[in-house]
Amino acid sequence: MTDQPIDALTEEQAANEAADLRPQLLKWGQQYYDADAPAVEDDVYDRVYARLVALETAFPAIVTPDSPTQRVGGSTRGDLPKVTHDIPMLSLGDVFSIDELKEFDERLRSNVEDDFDYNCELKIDGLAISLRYENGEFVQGSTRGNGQIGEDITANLKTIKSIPQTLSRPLTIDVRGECYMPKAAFLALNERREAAGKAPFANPRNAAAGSLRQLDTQVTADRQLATFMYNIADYGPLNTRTQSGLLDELAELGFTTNATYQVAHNMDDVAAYIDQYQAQRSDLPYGIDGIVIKANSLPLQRSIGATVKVPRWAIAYKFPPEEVETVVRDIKWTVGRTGIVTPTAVMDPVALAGSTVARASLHNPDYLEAKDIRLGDTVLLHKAGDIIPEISQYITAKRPADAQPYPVPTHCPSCGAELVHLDEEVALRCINPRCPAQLAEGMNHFASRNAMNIAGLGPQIVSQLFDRKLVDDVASLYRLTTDQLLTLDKFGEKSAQNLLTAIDNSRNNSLERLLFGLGIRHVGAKAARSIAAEFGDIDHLMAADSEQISAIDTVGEIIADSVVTYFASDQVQQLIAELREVGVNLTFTGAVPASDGEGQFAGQRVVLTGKLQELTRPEATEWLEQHGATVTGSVSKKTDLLIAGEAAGSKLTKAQSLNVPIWNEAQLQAAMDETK
Ligand code: 3B9
Repeated sequence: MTDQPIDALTEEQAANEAADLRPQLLKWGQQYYDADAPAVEDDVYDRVYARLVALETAFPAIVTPDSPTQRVGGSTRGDLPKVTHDIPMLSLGDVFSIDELKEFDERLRSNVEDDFDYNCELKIDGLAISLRYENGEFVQGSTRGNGQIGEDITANLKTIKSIPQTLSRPLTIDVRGECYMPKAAFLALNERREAAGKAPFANPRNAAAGSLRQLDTQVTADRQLATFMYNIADYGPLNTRTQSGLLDELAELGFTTNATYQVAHNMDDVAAYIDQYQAQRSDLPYGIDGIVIKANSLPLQRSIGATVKVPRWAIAYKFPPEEVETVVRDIKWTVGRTGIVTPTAVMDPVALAGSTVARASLHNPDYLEAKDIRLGDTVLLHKAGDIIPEISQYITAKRPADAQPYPVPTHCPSCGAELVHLDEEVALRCINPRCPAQLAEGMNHFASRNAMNIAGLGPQIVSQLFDRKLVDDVASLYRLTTDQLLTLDKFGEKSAQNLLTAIDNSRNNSLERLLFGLGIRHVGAKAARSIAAEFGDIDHLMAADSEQISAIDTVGEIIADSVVTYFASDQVQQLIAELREVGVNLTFTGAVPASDGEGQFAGQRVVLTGKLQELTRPEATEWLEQHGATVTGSVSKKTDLLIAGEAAGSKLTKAQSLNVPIWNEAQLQAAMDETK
């Protein structure tokens, strides 16, 4: 995700960015709903989602029907019976600043004639549930699911003490609220799980979700779940006509409600509520991730209405990232691929914004010195950009009396060579080209997808190969034998054979993969391709000077100089000789990228849409670009060709209406076959 201001983007840029974000969000959403195991923190998801909404709001033409913004929630798990919500369970729109909250208020007030109040509530970090009562008896409980269809978890919910079996009046109602795991129960549960060798839950919310979907209700009963209810699908049977009154009436009926709600007359009141609970947040016995404001009048709510996903009369304000205290136990120095030696603080593990954190990068010696972090220091930790753990500062009052500034190493922790600062760099470097840590990192890069693409050669294998001295550079990979690989942990005949085959196949890669894989400074995959295509083989490239290299359109002087410096090194020349000896291809065998005015698609604007079966999008894009096309994200009058895969949506419709030529995947394949 970029953080470029939306109004600085062209529609095409916005469409491209949105096209990147959507599959990411869909995947995260899937993981979240299917496995209770999100790959990212909730607030990362929220931010990316918010960015997509902003892009699509600014450029409505780029919205696709399959966009996560156009769906109501994710899918549901298959193994529990389904429940249809007669009245949908909505989610909430969210904002991340008071300013955005004020905008929401102004928008709403401009559409409502009379003055009105809000009810402020805490946003409990749990799982939305719906409870159905008939004539005052609890008959069915369900998860939110996708908002329309949830899962039947009646048996599990019956084990939760805060859910009444019988109401104080014989009403027939659907009551909605949040099921959560109190912080103390979560910590105790994770302790038990770790003691039993089970993976701990990432956060209380996942723990609650996992507990509710247990098929064994005894497990649910032991999990100490709790509920706060806050909504009735249809307020008709109630006496009250306000949201705050509804909470009181729910409590009278026998539900547990959260007592912290407050009626606010204006945004100052709302801001005061936010301040109050943000400050108390870590002292509350349950997790909250923000506050919710709702128009307090129920008839007003009804008249304002909802979109397909969210009510227009309510919004969630998400808290800025949390800060927690922990203690620094060690500072580890690790060597990266380029020899940069980075200090990492190792701390007592703490729960922070949805995950457990025990490490934070201290970047370089200057940073470490400026922060003056010492062993035993109690520090404040937050997540920068909501993702990266970062130490804000140490707490002076808690510093041990004898704490010493941390010594900056003078020698490489991996190979013992003396460390240096190149030029005026802040980074500390090991410049030993034979440093095992660097070589291992370099080999990881060499094997990676866009480089030599050696499947199965990941960091763990690489580090074992180096530890056992089976390899010392990337050329030695090609001399590995089955017997040697059989000595690796958990390696049998089959895995050894698979890895050898993958390594063997990579010998035939076109030169650009090798060039990129060597890890020459500044040479990315794209520059590597242009250079390889231009020079054709490594000998011509090694004979070239910087001017000849930078004569390539897309290659600047910095890249060219770096390539020349690289190949001037004796050690590099020896490595290339070895690669040649072990049979690694050193010539360009790929498709020639079209320069301007060349290629079958020269000067054409092509758009890809829908799901391709045989090709991936990047593959199709790469081939089209190699043949002169400019591949763009959205269809307009200027589009020359739309290539539509399965389930193509609005772009296809638009192309049809603009009489843009349309191909299917088979036609693209045919064009590719023709040029082979
Ligand atoms: C159909 C707090 C949360 C929350 C609402 C909340 C999450 C969601 C919500 C509930 N914490 N409050 N409130 N404190 N985490 C406001 C979205 N409301 C509804 O689900 C809902 C559903 C409604 C009205 C509200 O009416 C409709 C009827 C027919 C069609 C469409 C809407």
